[in-house]
Amino acid sequence: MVAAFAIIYFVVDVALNMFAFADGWTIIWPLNGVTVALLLMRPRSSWLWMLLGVEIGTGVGECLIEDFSPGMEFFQRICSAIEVVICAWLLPPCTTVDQWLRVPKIFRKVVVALMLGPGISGVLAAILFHVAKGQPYLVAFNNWATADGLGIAATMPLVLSARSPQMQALFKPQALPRTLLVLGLVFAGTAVVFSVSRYPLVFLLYPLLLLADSQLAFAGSAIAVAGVCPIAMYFTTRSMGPFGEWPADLWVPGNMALQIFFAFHMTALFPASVLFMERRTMAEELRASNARLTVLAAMDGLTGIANRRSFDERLNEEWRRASRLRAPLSIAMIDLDNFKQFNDLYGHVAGDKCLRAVADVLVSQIHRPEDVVARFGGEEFAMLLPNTNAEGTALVAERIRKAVVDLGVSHLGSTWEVVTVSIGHTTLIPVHGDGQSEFIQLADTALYQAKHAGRNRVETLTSLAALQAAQAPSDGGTSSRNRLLRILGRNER
Ligand code: GH3
Ligand code: MG
Ligand code: MG
Repeated sequence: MVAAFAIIYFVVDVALNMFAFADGWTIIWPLNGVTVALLLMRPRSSWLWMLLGVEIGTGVGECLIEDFSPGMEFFQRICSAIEVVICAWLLPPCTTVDQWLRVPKIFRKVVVALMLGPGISGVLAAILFHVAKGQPYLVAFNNWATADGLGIAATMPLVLSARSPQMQALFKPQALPRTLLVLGLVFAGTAVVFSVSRYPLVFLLYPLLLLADSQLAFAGSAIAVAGVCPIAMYFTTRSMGPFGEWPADLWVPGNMALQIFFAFHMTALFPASVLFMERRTMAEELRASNARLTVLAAMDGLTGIANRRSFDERLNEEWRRASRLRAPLSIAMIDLDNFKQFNDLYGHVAGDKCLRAVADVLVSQIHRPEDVVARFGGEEFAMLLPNTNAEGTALVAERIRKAVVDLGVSHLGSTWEVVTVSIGHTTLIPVHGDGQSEFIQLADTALYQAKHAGRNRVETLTSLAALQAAQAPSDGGTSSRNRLLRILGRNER
């Protein structure tokens, strides 16, 4: 591991020093941000070896530049290592960047880490450069600490999110055009802002970065920031743009003004990024919990099958569909026999268990996707069979009756010594509009017949004559009976 890190950091350091902007490094030094991110993503036990590799690689890389002295370099490496360790120590470990950003007070932690890490190591470096090279403390401190702090702020988010799902999402084929468009806009805008010297256009940069932040999330914003910095440095070190031709008599030099400018941008961007992410996750969670609620609202809590509410909705839909197509619609009411006694004998817990078992039988006995079975209330179930005639419904009902007997739930209070059901069903071709509650009532009347005839049986009511002969449940009264007659009569015409 030491060798791997040493080689990589050597190559990167040499490449940075060779190809990039000669004195831009006093504005932003990017490598330590990479190191901090890598430390955060690895267990602390591997830090020592990693750092050894990093500092050896960088140290050997630096020996290729002019006025290199081994002693100075050794102490500089120590300062650098202290800096990244302080930062990584103060920040939470990172498994995924989403989870990392959600760590409580993460913004404050990042700000503190970015001040203390480069700050403490900057003090050490200032002493070193003062003693060894006679540099003023403040200049030496600023050269070291500010550039490193900004560098960490610019590159650490990029490395942390490099392999995140967020980053992958940005480069999926359907998202790629938008990603490229937004980044292109940000980079082109940055080039304009920092290459135009006549007009102070710096105010344009923040909205551009905010655009990347809102459109491309934290990962996209990390790319934007990491790209904006070198563009700005490129033009500034060539004396272009708002910080390029800086009046020499000002107390704050141009480079430092650019650093302050960046520091404020990055500090403001980070919480915005977290807010955008929170909003996005909240919207997703809301959508998911709404979907869950919709499922729950339609489900019976005890048995897990559809509840009365969703049965009514489906009845409404199927009623209208059947009346449009002039197709038969069947309904069956299924009631457990002597269930009060079952509860008295075996207790309510056993009663509930039995209800669940019967519900499972019902579900297993209906096969068409449009069929509906629901808990209608108490120990009563309802079944809706669209596009099914009376004969078909009788077949399904009988199959269910038998399956419940075969379930063999012991019930010593029953003639059959097992739990049984009685089923009443009816079939009609609906006429648009009214009649749904009468439809249910017809099946209920048939169920009443089944109970009356001795239970554990299936009865149907489909003709006027049958209804007229039937003994309706006591509560109906003549007007209700007349309505039933009207519905059935209409059906027979
Ligand atoms: P019948 O054969 O005439 O239907 O007799 P029954 O005892 O089943 O009569 P009824 O339908 O009036 O009784 C309903 C009983 O079902 C009342 C209650 O003891 C029981 N019951 C209703 N809902 C539940 C429930 O959610 N859980 C349990 N364990 N029992 C229930
Ligand atoms: Mg019952
Ligand atoms: Mg009942």
